[in-house]
Amino acid sequence: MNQACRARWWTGGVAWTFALVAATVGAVARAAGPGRIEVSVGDNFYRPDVIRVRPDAEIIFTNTGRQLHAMTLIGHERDLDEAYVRPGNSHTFRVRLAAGEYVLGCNIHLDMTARVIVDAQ
Ligand SMILES: [Cu+2]
Repeated sequence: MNQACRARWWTGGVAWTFALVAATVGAVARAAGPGRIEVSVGDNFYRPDVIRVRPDAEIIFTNTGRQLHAMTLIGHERDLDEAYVRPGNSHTFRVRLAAGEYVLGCNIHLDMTARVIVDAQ
């Protein structure tokens, strides 16, 4: 292997490594949220407060607090409106939303909000 050949071989290896790293990073960035997520509804918060899901996901809200709470998708009430959940009870919301960001709020405690991020499939 002469000098020029060795240089070409090394450059090729570097380029290949970069391509592999870029593909890996791209795959991670494209990975959608889970198809099923459990959200704790406390007094007065949703945990997690950033709920990232696939477009066809199930979000299971469980009231872990001592007060009645609700879930409404603000501005998208046709999809989810005033789903009340008593302490100890759960409500399953089957997501049927376009990719994007939504705001979830409680009708009883107006300062209680979370972000719902729906990934593209
Ligand atoms: Cu509430």
